[in-house]
Amino acid sequence: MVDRFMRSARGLVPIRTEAWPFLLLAALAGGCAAPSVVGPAPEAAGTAPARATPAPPSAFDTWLAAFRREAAAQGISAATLDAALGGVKPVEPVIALDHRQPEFLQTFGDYIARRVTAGQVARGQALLAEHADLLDAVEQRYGVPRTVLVAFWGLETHYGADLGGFNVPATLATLAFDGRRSGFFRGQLLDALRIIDAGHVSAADMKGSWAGAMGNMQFMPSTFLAYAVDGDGDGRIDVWRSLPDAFYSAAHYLQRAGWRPNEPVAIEVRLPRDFDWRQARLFHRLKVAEWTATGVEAADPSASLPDVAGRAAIVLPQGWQGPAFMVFHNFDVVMKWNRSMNYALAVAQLSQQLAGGPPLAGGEGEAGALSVAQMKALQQALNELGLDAGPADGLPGPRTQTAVRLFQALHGLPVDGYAGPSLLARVDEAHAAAAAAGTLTLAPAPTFDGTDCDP
Ligand SMILES: [Ca+2]
Repeated sequence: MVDRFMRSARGLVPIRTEAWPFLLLAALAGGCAAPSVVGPAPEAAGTAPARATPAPPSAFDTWLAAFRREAAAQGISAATLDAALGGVKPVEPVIALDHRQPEFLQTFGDYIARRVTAGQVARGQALLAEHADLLDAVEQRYGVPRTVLVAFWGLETHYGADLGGFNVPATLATLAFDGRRSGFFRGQLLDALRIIDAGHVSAADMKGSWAGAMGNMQFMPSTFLAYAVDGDGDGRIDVWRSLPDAFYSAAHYLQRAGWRPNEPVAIEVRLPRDFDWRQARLFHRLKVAEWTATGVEAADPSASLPDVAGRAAIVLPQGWQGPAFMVFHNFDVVMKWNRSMNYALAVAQLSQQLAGGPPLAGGEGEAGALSVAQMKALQQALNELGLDAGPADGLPGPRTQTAVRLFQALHGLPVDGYAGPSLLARVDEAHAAAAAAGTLTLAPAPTFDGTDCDP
């Protein structure tokens, strides 16, 4: 649950995705669903060059002194402050990682291909067997299936293999001082100190991702404080070395986020030939029986769509030619962990394959992802065509998707909201024609009622 604070989770505020949690394209590399970023050893990362003569206090040192006074005023012990922040320096790789800009958007197919591999499934199945008693106990208490927990484990840290090597107090101090999200990381740093103060872990052993996500399930400190539990009953919460603590904590988080036992996250579906693509949107929700009545069925011929109480949506993460999924209430729960549609679909896919389910059946969708520069150009072109794609920020959020859908409707294309290379080519064409005709505009865009799904 990293995030990557761009990952949301667990109380985290996602960074790049907070305004567009409904991505169909999803996930920038390094963005909301970035792979866990495991850094170099903190000793190497945090070493400052030796100085021959004493230097005046740096801006960081001045900031740190003020922070320490505030932390002390909030009750953090002097021993913890000394252990966690004594002599700490900005961790340069963290700054570089925080300022990194992805070059390309990532297609759903690429995202899944990298995360839900045969090896990942086989490893997860072996671990399901190895930890069967523990996972059974967690499932009994919280109602979260073992395959789902193990899927999170695999996606977050490759089943505990990649916990991250950054010293968390140092990385959080770096981000709190340097970052564009100083307030967020300052709060995380205070929470990290509270965890050390409570005796769960020593400052030196508090390792994590460059963004401060910790342990097998990559909890941010605030999430740890709010949701982590002592699964093995030894009096400490050790999300790094105790699998009971890590699994109980993750399941507790999911339960508190509203997990519904006996309901899936998402199921791949086959859509009828005459399916109205406009209906494939995360917030267009129908009862399963209503979808079934339109001809939607499970992609796996041996499976049937589940009988759930709530409503479900159809999503097309790689456009109308790609796989289609019916997503349920628990999909929303997973999106609280990480606000990336691709991530949530990966949890669904990996957990189903861990349970012996088939791999994806649907088409591959349009190949090739737009670069971020191309996405910005697309947004600018849509804006100049009078369709409101929002700021040209390279992020295909809901506003951009709505503009894409409107463009598609105006040009007789399948209205799936997907911005791939072919859509960019069509928009470029229309933009050139409008430029030649002198009709480009930046006038207020026509409104498009995204809830209008009448055929
Ligand atoms: Ca424990």
